[in-house]
Amino acid sequence: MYDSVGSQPQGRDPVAAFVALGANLGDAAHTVRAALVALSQVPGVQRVRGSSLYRTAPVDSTGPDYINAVAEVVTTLGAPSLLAALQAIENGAGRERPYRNAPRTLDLDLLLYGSARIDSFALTLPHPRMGSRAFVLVPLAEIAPQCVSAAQLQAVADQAIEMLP
Ligand code: PH2
Ligand code: MG
Ligand code: MG
Repeated sequence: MYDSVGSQPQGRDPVAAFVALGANLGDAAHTVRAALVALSQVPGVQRVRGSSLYRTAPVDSTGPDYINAVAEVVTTLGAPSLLAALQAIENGAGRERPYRNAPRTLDLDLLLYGSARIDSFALTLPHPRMGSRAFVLVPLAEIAPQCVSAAQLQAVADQAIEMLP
């Protein structure tokens, strides 16, 4: 569990957002931990609370096992600004996008932004696939059990996932 209290507000009431972290190229555990620190240093991010790290089998993807986690991010940034910050951290980790669901050094997906419902070209919230992925639901349930139902967890119980020590 990673917990950091940080930076200055930027004008609006803080919102609790949830971000999924994933990586399966390079030192994935190191990259995910570094991304939690980078998130906590984004101006306008007040607090980052990360789940444990999990080793997961690729879902609709290839390559080595993934390291996944979920973080609660309390922020005064709007959803588009938070999304831009996530993409900057991905790019800083050397993210390349040769094809859909390619193995990656770092993936940061915005799952939830308060209770916002958004359906734009750039962003759909809640994340449209979060309910079908154990690598999202299990770490999300660890840090925010109110966000995940027992039925949702049961529905992904066949997907391989293991908490790292
Ligand atoms: N991300 C994907 C596709 N498949 N599988 C696992 N285990 N973990 C991921 O983070 C992941 C995936 C697309 O972003
Ligand atoms: Mg993703
Ligand atoms: Mg992504």
